[in-house]
Amino acid sequence: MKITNAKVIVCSPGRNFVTLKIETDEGIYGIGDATVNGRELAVASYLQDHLVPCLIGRDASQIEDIWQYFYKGAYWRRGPITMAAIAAVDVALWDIKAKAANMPLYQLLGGASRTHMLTYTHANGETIEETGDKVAAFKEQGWKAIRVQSAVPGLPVTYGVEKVGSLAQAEDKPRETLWDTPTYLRFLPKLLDHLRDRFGYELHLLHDVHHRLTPQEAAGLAKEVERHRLFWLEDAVPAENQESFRLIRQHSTTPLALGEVFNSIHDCRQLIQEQLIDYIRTTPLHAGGITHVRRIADLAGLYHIRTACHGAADMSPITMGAALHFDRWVPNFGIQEYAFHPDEAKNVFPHEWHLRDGYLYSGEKPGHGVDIDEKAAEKYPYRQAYLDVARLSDGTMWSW
Ligand code: EZ4
Ligand code: CO
Repeated sequence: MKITNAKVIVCSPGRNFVTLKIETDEGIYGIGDATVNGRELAVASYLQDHLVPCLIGRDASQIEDIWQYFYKGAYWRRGPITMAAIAAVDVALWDIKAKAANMPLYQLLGGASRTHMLTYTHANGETIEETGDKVAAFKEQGWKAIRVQSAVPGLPVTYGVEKVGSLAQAEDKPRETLWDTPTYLRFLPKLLDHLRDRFGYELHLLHDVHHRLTPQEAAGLAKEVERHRLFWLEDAVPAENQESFRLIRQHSTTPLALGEVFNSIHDCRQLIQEQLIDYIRTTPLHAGGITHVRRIADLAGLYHIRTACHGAADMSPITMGAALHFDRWVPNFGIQEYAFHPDEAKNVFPHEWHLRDGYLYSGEKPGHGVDIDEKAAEKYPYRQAYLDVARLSDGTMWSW
């Protein structure tokens, strides 16, 4: 089966998405997601200008060889742009192979290890009470696991507390937010005290620190919140330096998750082999497609570390489809994140996966079960948009 055409589609149905569609001489096509939030056009160019010309004429069934060809053949390996572009090719090719086999994708990975996936979503409130009310509403809808973020009194804008699934801001420059670690560290235990008092301990609560702390601060926080028995504390420290997590581990038994920004197995190898984390958050988008995420999951499984694919709304419904087929198979599955796409995105990307009672289901259609309506996509042209940045009150740039 020869690849006859590959096209890059950039659209903004509520937020920006970069999609690769690969067509073959047998009439079967596949799609993959290449979105890197805030840097979309760089991946679009990487695909359009560099990978697409090398794809035409190749045998679509050679997923592994094409992956290696683009990974090793780049010479400058890894990095978010390269790996997202390779991922889009990889996921589109898995989609094609599964459609050609007339099987849902998870069957090609080795078949189902489970019927449905434990999933968490986000309760983001302006106050502790409002966050609690959102948790109550999700619990009522059947959710078993909820990530809780709340505006920190004294800080004008807090990470995670904005309209769910929306394009946070469509501007020509990133919005600047203010961060203050001591204020946050005093506040967070109060939020968790309130939620445990109100909901007890059966409901899984998660929290995302979003790379804001030093290892010492994170160790103190992880120790203090042991009493809240979190499902996990996420991205406690920026993890360019993987050794940072040793310090947190030495002081606390709070489960730790990270890896949404990682793009290769080398970014998490030490964390996995030293058992410094409990959940690895790499997805089939930012970490090189199903071919590479599968490798990470197998390494993690040796060390009792479970998967937790990043599922923010800034990845298209295609990535959610691919992740759910991966989740369906992966033996060491932990949890899946889901943050609700805007309605416009659901129209542009018709999909078979669905949510019921706090669980996601992959669907049984051949392929990954997600399509793109190109006519609908045309109605939503790309809009320049950036993620926020954060500074301390004296102007120092901080991690966002
Ligand atoms: O901020 O995907 O756990 N989820 C997250 C996300 C990230 C965004 C960045 O583009 O931390 O919401
Ligand atoms: Co996160």
